Amino acid sequence: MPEAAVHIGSGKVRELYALDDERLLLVASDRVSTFDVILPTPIPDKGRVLTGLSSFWFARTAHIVPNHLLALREDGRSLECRRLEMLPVEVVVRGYLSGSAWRDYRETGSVCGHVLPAGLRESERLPAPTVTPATKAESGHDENIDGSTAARLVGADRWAEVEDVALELYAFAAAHAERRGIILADTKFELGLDTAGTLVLADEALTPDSSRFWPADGYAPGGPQPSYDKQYVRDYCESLGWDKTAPGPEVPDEVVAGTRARYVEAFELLTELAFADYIADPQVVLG
Ligand code: PZK
Repeated sequence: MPEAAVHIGSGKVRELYALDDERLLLVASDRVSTFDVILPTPIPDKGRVLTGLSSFWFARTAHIVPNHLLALREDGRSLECRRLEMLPVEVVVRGYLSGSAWRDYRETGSVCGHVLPAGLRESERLPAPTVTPATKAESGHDENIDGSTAARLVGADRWAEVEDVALELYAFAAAHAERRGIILADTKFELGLDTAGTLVLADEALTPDSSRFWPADGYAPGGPQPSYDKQYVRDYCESLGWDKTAPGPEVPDEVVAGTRARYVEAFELLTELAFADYIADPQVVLG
């Protein structure tokens, strides 16, 4: 009889369990957060869409960097993964100027120590993809740091390796997404070290919760872009005049259905698989 999984952590929309000393179980829920608040209404299959996409990318990027995926469970929402020593830095790669990078640029002309050209507009494509590290702040929000601070936290040689790997992952995924009509504006990677000291890609990778996906059709720099997946639910919440503090509003069936359809559409465009085929056999995403 296998030991019971021991709950060791909760993210906003995910749970983490220890299976044994070497293995963790990462379970993605159907919860959705908007404006940093978890809504009381789940989006059916969202956890499976994110787990399927993450697994798809792990299978297709193993030539760039090894990853923590050991097994994708039959429920389609749970990943068995290798337990690593996580690096204390989140690694964001940005191809476009959005979110905290846009705020930092407007205030200082720089993002994480990278001086950018003057006159860039919100959501504009950057001259080149840029690594912008952050630390997991105790108080919820991540704090942007510069590369020299990241290098102090993990070591200069390791940081150089992390930057190279992150840029290669971004270039691979952004090119793939672009061919399917999706702009990968930015994405956050989390990496760790295995017992041999090898750098390993962990957490979820290249999902709509760890990335900004924008429809290429209608891309218009000069303001914020609609999110591929969450825009329906965001627009609905804004239409209520909700003050964006917890608890979030309940979401009506048609908004749930519209949001679910967008998650499924992103899955199908990026994986070139029918979502029904994933439900029937999650292993299809591993190619
Ligand atoms: C690890 N988190 C984030 C927190 C979640 C996820 N392979 C790994 N080895 C060791 N630790 C982690 C991982 C991964 N991935 C990930 N925290 C630790 C996290 C809460 C809930 F689902």
